[in-house]
Amino acid sequence: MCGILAIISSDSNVNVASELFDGSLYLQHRGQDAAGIVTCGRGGRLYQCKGNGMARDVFTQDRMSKLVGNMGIAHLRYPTAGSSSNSEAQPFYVNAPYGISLGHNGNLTNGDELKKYMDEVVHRHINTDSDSELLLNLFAAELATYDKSRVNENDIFKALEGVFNKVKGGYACTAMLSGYGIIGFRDPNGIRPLLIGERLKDDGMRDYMIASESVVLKAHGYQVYRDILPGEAVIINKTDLKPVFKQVVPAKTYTPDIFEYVYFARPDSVLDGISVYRSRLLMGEKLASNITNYYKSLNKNVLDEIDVVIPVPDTSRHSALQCAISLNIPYREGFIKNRYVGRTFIMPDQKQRQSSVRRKLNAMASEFYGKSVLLVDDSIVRGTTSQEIVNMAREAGAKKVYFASCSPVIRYNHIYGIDLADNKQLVGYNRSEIEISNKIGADYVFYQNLNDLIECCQRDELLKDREVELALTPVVSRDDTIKSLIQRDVEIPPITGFEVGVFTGEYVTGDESQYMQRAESVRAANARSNSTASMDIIDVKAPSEINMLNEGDY
Ligand SMILES: *[C@@H]1O[C@H](CO)[C@@H](O)[C@H](O)[C@H]1NC(C)=O
Ligand SMILES: *[C@@H]1O[C@H](CO)[C@@H](O)[C@H](O)[C@H]1NC(C)=O
Ligand SMILES: *[C@@H]1O[C@H](CO)[C@@H](O)[C@H](O)[C@H]1NC(C)=O
Ligand SMILES: *[C@@H]1O[C@H](CO)[C@@H](O)[C@H](O)[C@H]1NC(C)=O
Ligand SMILES: CC(=O)N[C@H]1CO[C@H](CO)[C@@H](O)[C@@H]1O
Repeated sequence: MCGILAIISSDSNVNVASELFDGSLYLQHRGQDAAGIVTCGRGGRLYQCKGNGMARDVFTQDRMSKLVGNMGIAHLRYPTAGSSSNSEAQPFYVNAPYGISLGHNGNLTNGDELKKYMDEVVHRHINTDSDSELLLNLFAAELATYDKSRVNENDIFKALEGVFNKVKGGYACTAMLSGYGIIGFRDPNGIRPLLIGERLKDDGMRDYMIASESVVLKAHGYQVYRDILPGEAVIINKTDLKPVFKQVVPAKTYTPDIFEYVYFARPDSVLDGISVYRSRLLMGEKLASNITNYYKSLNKNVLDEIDVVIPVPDTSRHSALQCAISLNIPYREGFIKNRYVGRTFIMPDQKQRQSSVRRKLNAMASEFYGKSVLLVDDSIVRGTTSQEIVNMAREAGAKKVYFASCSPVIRYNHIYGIDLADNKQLVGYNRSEIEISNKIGADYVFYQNLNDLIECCQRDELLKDREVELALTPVVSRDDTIKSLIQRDVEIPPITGFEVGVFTGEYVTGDESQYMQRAESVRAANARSNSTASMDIIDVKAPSEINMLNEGDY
């Protein structure tokens, strides 16, 4: 899972690098592993800055001032199987044809096949293990088949059709053709999110942004926006600055990854017409009724069993609060998060003294002592974190510790970009709920029902209209001759379901067992080389890893 962004400004004197940087901060939660920006200036020249670490560390004032141009793309990388520091930060770039840069969010499941195709058919060298490099080279190879000195929109759409037909998996991408314009496209199942927004300006001109989450568009004054549909692509060239949409291949399904709502996306985003925040409130509500029903079935009253509801910060807060309200039980912040914990230095002669959970969270005895507590978290993955948290609650004096998960039991790995763990390392693998409970040391574990979770993620038409209406008001009153070029009345089709493979083992792109085996062997190889052992603790930010290409001057 990653964050992606693209901007094209109607003002050729504007440098979009600073807005790309601001946008990256809004998407930072989608990936803290590496960050990169590529801009395109006069004469089609590219300027690039990328490196390991968070946006604020990679993009310094000095570096930003060297990224020139009124269009550009940005990427924030989330660590996936084996990708940590040994492969490059994105966006990736190929010089032929036309100079293409690309940022990718997701993961392809037929990488091996594509690698072979690259080698044997189109003879392109692939230098990293990253799927994104494959995707970029495939796009380049398709585009090269037209063998023209200048491409047009139809060529690009045709090339994308070739890409869509060869690639399997989840992908949302932003790309830039040097001296031409920006492109956005989304896989035919709509697994990963992508939106396009338009900013109508006082001078009657329009800027465009393509982003992973609506929050970026809203925050930067893009008044009109909509989701890019499964199998759809959009191109905005710098000459005309008009978005051209095309359904490149028919949508196979419209099945966003439900994990975006459970855990990944920012609460203030609306993805595919579904408010992330609202869905999380509902998760708390449904969880509460499941808990109430459980005690009813034992002929008990939940109020006699649980004294207080405590969230495991941060994602689960909204659900936990709503759960407490529905249960009519007090809500308390029992764990305080250390917001500044980031990197740690491990000296060669020293072992890690504290678990990463304890570095991040501190339990307040006053909220736990002598109480029966219900801890609420968004999900339980390996169970090691949950186990540590249960321990901390007991050490703080809790009498009983119940644990509730806003999502159902995770029994299978996630294959579209969030690398959870090998199936066997998941605490839900081949374990019943009671066994999980024992494993993490809780008195009982409550899980969300899958159907309930799906019901939580529904479109709220009223809310959608309200957002658009509010966003448009200032523009319409300023000058109603400026019309939006993004047709909002485009029929946004209903969602056909959700990608829920982590719970069921059935993935929307079909049987992926081969891919899982490959991922396991990659992980095993990494474990042997000890390279990414404590990835969530060690935060590499060596300035020497910053890669600058061209240094323009404002
Ligand atoms: C640029 O976009 C405009 C409007 O969509 C289109 O008419 C024109 O052909 C495009 N130019 C190129 C070179 O693709
Ligand atoms: C699942 O667990 C049972 C007993 O706990 C064990 O007998 C069985 O071998 C396990 N299956 C797998 C595939 O690990
Ligand atoms: C609560 O949800 C879990 C998970 O789906 C389910 O196993 C359990 O039966 C539900 N409990 C009640 C009382 O509905
Ligand atoms: C990996 O780490 C373990 C324990 O620290 C060590 O025994 C082993 O030799 C290391 N393996 C490699 C390949 O460095
Ligand atoms: C971009 C990305 O995350 N690629 C990963 C997809 O999965 C394979 C196999 O697990 C990894 O090797 C890639 O790094």
